[in-house]
Amino acid sequence: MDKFVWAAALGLALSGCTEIPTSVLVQITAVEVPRPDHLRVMVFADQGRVVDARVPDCRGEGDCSLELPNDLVLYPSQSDGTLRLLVRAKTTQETVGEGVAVVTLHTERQVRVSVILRPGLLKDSDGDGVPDEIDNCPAIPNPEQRECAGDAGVADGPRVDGAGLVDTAPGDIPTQDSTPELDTGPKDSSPKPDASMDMIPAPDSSPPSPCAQGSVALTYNANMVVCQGGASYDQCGAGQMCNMATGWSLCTANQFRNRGGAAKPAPMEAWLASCVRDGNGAVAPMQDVCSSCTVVMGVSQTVSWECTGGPLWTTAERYVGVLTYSLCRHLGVDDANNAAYWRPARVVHQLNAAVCCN
Ligand SMILES: [Ca+2]
Ligand SMILES: [Ca+2]
Repeated sequence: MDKFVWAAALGLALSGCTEIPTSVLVQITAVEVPRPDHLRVMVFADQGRVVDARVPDCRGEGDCSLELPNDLVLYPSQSDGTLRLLVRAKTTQETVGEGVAVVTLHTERQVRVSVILRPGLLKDSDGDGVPDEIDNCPAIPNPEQRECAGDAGVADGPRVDGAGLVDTAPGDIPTQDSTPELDTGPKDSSPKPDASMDMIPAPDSSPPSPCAQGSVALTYNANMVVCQGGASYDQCGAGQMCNMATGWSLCTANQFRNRGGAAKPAPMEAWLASCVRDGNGAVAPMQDVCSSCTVVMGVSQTVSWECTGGPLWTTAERYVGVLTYSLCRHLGVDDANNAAYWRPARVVHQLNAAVCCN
């Protein structure tokens, strides 16, 4: 079913040393979230935050890749009561999505809960980093989520009526059958309210390639690469070089510039989803491919010039797309801010390389 299971132990020891430990199977999925390279998982119990962990934990040895959907198993120190879960999808630069859930524990059973990651941040009225949906004091900043006192009109416990909360009936997933590797998670006895969890990624978790064809020829960062080596396409077909099934698509001009493309020349020509002349006059780079990929002759227009003050480039073709290449050029209108390693090209130009973003 799943690529692997992370086994995780909450900080406190299991009480009573039961043979079937009380546990939670957390099923994490992402909907339209830019590809994260790790998750931050926080778990809150009535006494406050009991887990704050990076998943996978890449500070040690082993496979650090993250693939979604995936599962995480929690062993709480308590055998009943309620846990509130907050999962953040993160890249090295930013949080790209969040999801929350509330789950009720059942003694000596494994319960299942779904966390759906959606783009951006959830509403957090008091700005304490805990979304309103699971904040036990939504009007008072209390990032540790200890007992809430004096917050009139606010429930003491977590609320369970938010979107994305799935609290299934207990007992439908026998612990030993579904997660036989759970014993690899430590169950030490020292209280660690903010301790990290111990994750055991399975070995078969290599992420899918960003490229639907060819392979990665240049990596700008985790969310932007150049795919090269498959069939050749005009600009309108260039997106097929990106692995769209896993969320990759042809980068727009803004994505390219904001993710480092303006500072790093590419040794090969590669298509971008951007247009500097879309049937009419020259424009600043539009954030999409040109509306037509046929050659139509028209009135000559200046669409670019070199950063170094080289000759102007004019064309009579009415549809002119944007590539990245090692030439530094401004494109379109006279705007010094849009300088980057890119160049204009006839939309019918056939290329076997594309800049793909996720
Ligand atoms: Ca809050
Ligand atoms: Ca709060």
